[in-house]
Amino acid sequence: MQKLIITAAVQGAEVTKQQNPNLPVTPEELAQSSYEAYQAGAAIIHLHVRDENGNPTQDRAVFAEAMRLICEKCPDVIIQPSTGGAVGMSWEERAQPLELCPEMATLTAGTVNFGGDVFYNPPAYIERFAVRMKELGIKPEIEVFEVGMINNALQLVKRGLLQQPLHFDFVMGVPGAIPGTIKNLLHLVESIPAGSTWTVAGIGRHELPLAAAAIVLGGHVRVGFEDNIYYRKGQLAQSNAELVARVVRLARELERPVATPDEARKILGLKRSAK
Ligand code: KMH
Ligand code: ZN
Repeated sequence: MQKLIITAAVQGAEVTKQQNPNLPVTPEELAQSSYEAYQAGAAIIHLHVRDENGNPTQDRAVFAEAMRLICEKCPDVIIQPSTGGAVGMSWEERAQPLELCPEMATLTAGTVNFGGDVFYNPPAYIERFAVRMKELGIKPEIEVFEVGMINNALQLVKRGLLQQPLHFDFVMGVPGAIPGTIKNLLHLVESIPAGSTWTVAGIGRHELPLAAAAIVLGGHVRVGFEDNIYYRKGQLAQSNAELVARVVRLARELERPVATPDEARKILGLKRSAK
């Protein structure tokens, strides 16, 4: 089995400080929280940013500042900006962090209900993200909120816009999208091409059981405030690092070594780029 890649999704677009006061919001807070998560064992930082009012933004300059500060504190960590942004954003708005040439970025492979909203990813959006990432040499993490999204990605492979081996993130338990059950996880894992890599992001109470399942199934794990603000029922998480550290302990008990960022680069086939 490959070493375990842990991604820390440190902020997201939906969670607020009112819901968990420990949420990092500013570039400085994001850098500190990323550093702590990295020290705890995270190899990848999945990154969203906020404007000065704490609202989600895809502003290139804010991403640049957050990435610079994260790099200063943890020079070897893999930074994976979001191209999902927040619901309602245009393609152009969402695509801004790609121009900073990160090593990886997310690419959602279809439209999905997202709580009371719709996370809009029509074929033209998906294709344009794939084209731009290919042009810039950025490895996409294919975000899968529903099983049909896997096939959408494979259609892009057929057209030469995505390259195998693909790396998937199964986002499970979003209200309106695929429920976070082990049965569904197995179905997703069995539906991707041999040789692909995958990670799982369980939302809310699904985070911990799906992380445990991924560790034993040979997948990888994403945790963090974007997906879950609780350490356990009724107890808010203190930090992203606290959630990462629990996955590291689980992995240790299950005899699955945790990957460093450079080991994660090898597993994912990343050629390190200048940040
Ligand atoms: N905030 C969600 C609407 C991504 O980062 O690529 C989309 C999202 C996915 O978080
Ligand atoms: Zn995200």
